[in-house]
Formats: sequence, structure tokens, C-alpha cells
Amino acid sequence: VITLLAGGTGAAKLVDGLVQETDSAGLTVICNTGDDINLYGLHISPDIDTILYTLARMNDWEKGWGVKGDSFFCLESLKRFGYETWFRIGDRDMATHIHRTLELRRGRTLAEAIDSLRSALGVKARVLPMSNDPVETRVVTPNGDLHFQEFFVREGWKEVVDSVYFRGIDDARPAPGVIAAILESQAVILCPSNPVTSLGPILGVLGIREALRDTCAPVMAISPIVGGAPVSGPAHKLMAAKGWEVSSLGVAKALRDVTDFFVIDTRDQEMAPAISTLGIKVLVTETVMTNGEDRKKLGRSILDILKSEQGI
Ligand code: FO1
Repeated sequence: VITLLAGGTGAAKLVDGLVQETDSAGLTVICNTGDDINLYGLHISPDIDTILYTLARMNDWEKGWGVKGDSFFCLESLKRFGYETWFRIGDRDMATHIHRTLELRRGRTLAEAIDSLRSALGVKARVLPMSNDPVETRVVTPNGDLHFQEFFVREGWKEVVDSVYFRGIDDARPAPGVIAAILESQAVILCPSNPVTSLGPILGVLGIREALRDTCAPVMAISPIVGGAPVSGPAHKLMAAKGWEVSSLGVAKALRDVTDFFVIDTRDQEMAPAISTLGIKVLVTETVMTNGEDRKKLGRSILDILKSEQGI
């Protein structure tokens, strides 16, 4: 049994690689919900959905999110009615948000609503939100305090980032099963996700960081930074705003208290000695995943590393 801490696109690629190589029923994926947003009265959980669609084999790998082959008729109509449509929700994706929102309105928790989606989509892995409580990642820029999706999608991450904070994090409790999954797994993987806005909110939920420190399972992190730049997205801007060095070493420093093994790309192998001095065991492999074959290869390497290091 393997537990993963996941953001969006980078995590989805790794999850896809792992399920190509191992039984998905043995996976628990704990997802960031700091990116969740309310639009048109609907509760949208982008990172949860990216993982669900990946596990249901319906993720759009060209975009990295949304449903493969989706259409956008609903959004076009909403635009005619005068709504903003910068967040590109496809028609099939819209149904996911409608169902989740109706479940929440019936008094279900977010975890229960997600579980209903999971079973309807035929997903065998467990997919848990980090918390049932609302957490909202906010990015402070010279042009205002923005919701993460306003910064990321609407503004195309062009804005200067002054700081990042997680609204509601102090009152967020881990969703049922989250702590147990970390403590009882044979291995925990921190996916190659943005360490500030994807892993940051998860690690900020009460008890999760402690569980990662306390678990007997090996905790492995995979660097989302290769050659001093993120594989995708604005991690460099967000890390710089935190005062972190934008490199695999910078990520390792931010995660050192919760990480036993750190996987870096071959292009960063000269950083291995510096990362080792943090007390973390470094493993070097090809980590950039551009197609299904790469995803499968990294999935295999991660499983092989876990097997050789811990006999899993
Ligand atoms: N990302 C974009 O860059 N542009 C979009 O219009 C967009 C829409 C969208 C709709 C549903 C969904 O589940 C995800 C969507 N994403 C979009 C991705 C999302 O903003 C990010 O991948 C994550 O929040 C970051 O992990």
C-alpha cells in the first residue's frame, strides 16, 4: 500500500505511471484542495479531479487537466449570458462539479462527495481531500490579493508574487483516513508537485507534517524542479517569494524534515552531495515525463527504488 501526496498535473503524471506498473487498488492519493474554487455556484476541485480523471483513464494529457475530448458548449452559453469564462470548464467536467456541489448541498462532506464521484467513475484507488474544511490558496501581488486560480489561469501567472498564504488553514482538520493512510502505508510519496501551492497546503493541515515525521514508512519526494526551472507551472515564482532557492536543493531544504529519500533528475546530479548533507538519501533518475511511456518508466523506477531500499 502506497500513499501519495498530490497536487495537479505533475502528480497526475506520476500516478498514471504507477498505475501502469502496479495495482491501483493499493494506492491512496491525498490531494490538495487549496486550489478549489467556486464558480457559477459550483464547487470545483481541480487537483482532485485531475487525479480522478487520470485514474479513470479520461484525463486530457494535452492540457494536463480536464476530460479528454471534452466540448465547451455550456461555457460558450455562459459567456453569452455575460459570465466570465476564463476558467475553461468542459461539458463533461461541468457534470462532475454539479454532482459534487449537489452532494455537498445534501450535507455530504467533501470526502464523501469525492468518493461518490470516484466509485461512479470506476476508480479503485482511494482519493482523499487533504481536508473537508475549506482552505483557499491566495497569492498576494502588487495588483491585489488573488485566488490561486485568478493568479494561475486568469492572469497566466504573469503577476509579481509578493507572498502566498492559505486562508482557513489554521482551522482545517485532516479528512478522515488521511493520517491513518500516512501512518499505515508501506511507503509515502510526495509527488513532483509545486512545493509551495500544491504540497504546501497539504503539509499545513494540522497533524499531516507530524504524521510524515512519525510514520515508519519511507517518505520519498520527487523534485518538480529540473535544471533550475519547474517542469511546468509557476513554482519558480512562488518558491522565490518564499525566499527558497529555485532548485532541487531548494525543494529538498523545504521538505527535509519530512523526507527520507529524494529523487532528482539526472540533469541535477551535481546537487546530490549537497542534498545528502541534509540527511536525505538522494536517488538520481530521468524524472521528466512527456508521454505515457515516460510516465510508465518513472513509475517503474520509483517502485524499483522502493523495493530495493525497503523491500516493498
Ligand atoms: N488550467 C488552466 O491553465 N486553464 C484553465 O482554463 C483550467 C481550467 C480547469 C478546469 C477544471 C480543472 O479541474 C482544472 C482546470 N485547470 C485549468 C487546471 C488547474 O487550474 C491547475 O492545474 C491546478 O489548479 C494546479 O494544480
